[in-house]
Amino acid sequence: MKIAVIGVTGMVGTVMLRVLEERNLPITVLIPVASERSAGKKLAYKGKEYTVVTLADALEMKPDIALFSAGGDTSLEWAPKFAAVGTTVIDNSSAWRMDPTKKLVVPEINGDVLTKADKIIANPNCSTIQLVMALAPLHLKYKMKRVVISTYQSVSGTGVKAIKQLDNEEAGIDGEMAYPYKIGRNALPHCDVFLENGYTKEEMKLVKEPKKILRDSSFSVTATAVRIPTAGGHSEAVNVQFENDFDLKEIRQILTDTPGIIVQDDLANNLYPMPITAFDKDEVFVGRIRRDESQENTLNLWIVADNLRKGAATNTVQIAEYLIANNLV
Ligand code: 2RA
Repeated sequence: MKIAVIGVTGMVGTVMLRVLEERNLPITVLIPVASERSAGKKLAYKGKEYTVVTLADALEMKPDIALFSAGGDTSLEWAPKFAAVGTTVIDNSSAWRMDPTKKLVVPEINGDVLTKADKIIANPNCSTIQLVMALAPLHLKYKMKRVVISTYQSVSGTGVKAIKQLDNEEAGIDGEMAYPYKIGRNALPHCDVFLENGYTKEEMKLVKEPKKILRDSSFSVTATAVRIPTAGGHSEAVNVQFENDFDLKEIRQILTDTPGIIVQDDLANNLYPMPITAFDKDEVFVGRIRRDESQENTLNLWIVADNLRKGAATNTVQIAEYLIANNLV
């Protein structure tokens, strides 16, 4: 299996390589791809040294699968070119997610939508992935009516420049700003750009993507996405009203039994999910499970995951695993 990693020197691309190595995909040829500026750089994979190549070089090599994490513009230009030579592209940008002709996939939830004909597949937004991982089994059982989400997102979701800003602030150094304000000891209700309706692009991803993944637009969603000075992962306070009532014990059991979910909810021992304990793990952690006593059939959850792993690199690699395991590439 020839697998290309596009954007291999970026934050998500670097994690993709690690996840590919950890999960031991049947790679016969690895094609590390980056911008012209990074072409020629050396990197190690499974103890072997590889040379970073350009997109044009990689296209000529006709990979079986290309994992893209190089931004929407690069994906819009190059994904169709790779698809045209028979490559199956799995893209981390938002470029294709809401395209009605493209699949938006969390393998544990809707991997079954994938076919051999899918040559450009969209990886959902990180905050969407952890949300639907927890809500999908509950929706199946109790049918969601309305979801209210408040996110607390790590600076790693913005990228290297934001991590550097936080590091500089903590070191008392004036440096380049990734945000309009200081992020240290602060909270910015501003993830991505503002839209005409007063929401941000990040918030509208949370409104739209779950409906496509769950193949159900009957429930309503509203979201507020907030950036906070953490570096471990994204957290979400979720209030979900169901069409039907539920039993809390059954909710816990359903979540406990869901592959990829770890319930951390032992208040007597202060056990609940946190970014520092979710960091560098592939699971989605759920806690603070409690009934919303102000409204019928309504549940509160706290959901935490590493936005670079299950939120991006691991889910992308899991889609590749699903394709390979089901002979779809
Ligand atoms: C963020 N989910 O956290 C977006 C993109 N990674 O900024």
